[in-house]
Amino acid sequence: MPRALIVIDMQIDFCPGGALAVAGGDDIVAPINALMADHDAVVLTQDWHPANHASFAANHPGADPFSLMQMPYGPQVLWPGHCVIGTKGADFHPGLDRNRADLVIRKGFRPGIDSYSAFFENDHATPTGLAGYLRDRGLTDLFFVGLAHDFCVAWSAMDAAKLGFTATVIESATRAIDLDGSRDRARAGMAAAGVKLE
Ligand code: VGL
Ligand code: ZN
Repeated sequence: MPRALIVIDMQIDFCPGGALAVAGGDDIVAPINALMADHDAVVLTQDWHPANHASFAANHPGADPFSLMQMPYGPQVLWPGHCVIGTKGADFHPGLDRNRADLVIRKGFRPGIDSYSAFFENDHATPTGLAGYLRDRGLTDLFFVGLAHDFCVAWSAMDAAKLGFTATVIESATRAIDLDGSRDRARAGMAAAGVKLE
């Protein structure tokens, strides 16, 4: 079965020192680079937000980072500003082997809606185009790594399973934000959706 490695959001802002740092985020750069050789294709995703993005707490006066807000498309965590288009923090971690990537797919660029998943925006309806790309190339067996385990990795892997791909999360090559138990909830959600955890 043709295998694709989907590397989620390995960007400076999600690594220690970044605007929305995930603990140990940079520990997984070398393991991810090593995994690339075992796959027929490598896709990188890049969180890519305009400065006025609706997911940024600073764009909602009085709202605290990491609080929850109801949006027209459902509940949304308000984040510290991160991965702003064209900024250093939106660049990939400098140690990531970007040369092996066949495709870089950007997400979260519409001001009014966030996109955790590599497949759909947070309305669970607006496609990014990734499913069509993978299907056209016959890539059926998808392996997910990167940041963050409990948000963008989990949402991507669950959507992949729902779309009929074989989806596996290689947990040793992920790190979690773990906001109010989000890591355990993500694990349970992935298991229920038929995502393999290895
Ligand atoms: C992510 C929060 C906001 C992620 C992206 O990559 O998991 N989390 N934007
Ligand atoms: Zn984001």
